[in-house]
Amino acid sequence: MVRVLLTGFAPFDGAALNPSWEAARLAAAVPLDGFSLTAVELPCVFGDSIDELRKQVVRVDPDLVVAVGLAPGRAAVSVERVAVNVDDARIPDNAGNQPIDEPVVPGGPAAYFSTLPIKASVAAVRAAGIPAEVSPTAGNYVCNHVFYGLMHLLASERPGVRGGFVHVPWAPEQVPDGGQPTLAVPTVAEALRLIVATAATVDTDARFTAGAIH
Ligand code: PCA
Repeated sequence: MVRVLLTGFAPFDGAALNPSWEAARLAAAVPLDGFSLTAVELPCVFGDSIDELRKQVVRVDPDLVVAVGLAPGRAAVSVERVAVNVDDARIPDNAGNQPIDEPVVPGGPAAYFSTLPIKASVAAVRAAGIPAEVSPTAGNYVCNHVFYGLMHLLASERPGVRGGFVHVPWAPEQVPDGGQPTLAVPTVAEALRLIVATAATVDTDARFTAGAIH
């Protein structure tokens, strides 16, 4: 049995829902052969989010952790490549914190790579007809904060546990005017299950071009 911890985020910036949590919850709600899936919601708060993540890692003792967040405006399931050691918040978090150019972990390495097979994950999601991409950055807000905190925790205390971060688009009900790209929550949940299954079975990542030119 592969133990998997999936995390999503609470709504933020005045939104009524966060599709990352809806999708993580849905992904874990249906049994997956050979896996035990646990989904938890993290607060959209610097510091508290990592504290809660650590608690859940201790509780679940996972073999694999996939953290998920909303990336407003993105059109595809975005498998993140790298977490950076910087908090630089464009808007306050749900507790009113707005760190500017502060390290996530003082004295920590500049960055951590995801230990998910990011390209094999993208290929598996695309093979199911769901748009997916490798993303070069999770930004500098609470998602990157949790991604960095997760990778730091795994690297320093749980070597051998795979982890990474996936950003997802708005849910369709959040964009009634159709002005931004969306992806249905059940589709995102299916993508998360494919990423979990891929991360549990693929050791050597796929090799195809998926880099970004900004
Ligand atoms: N998205 C934000 C934080 C929580 C979430 O779902 C981000 O991308 O940082």
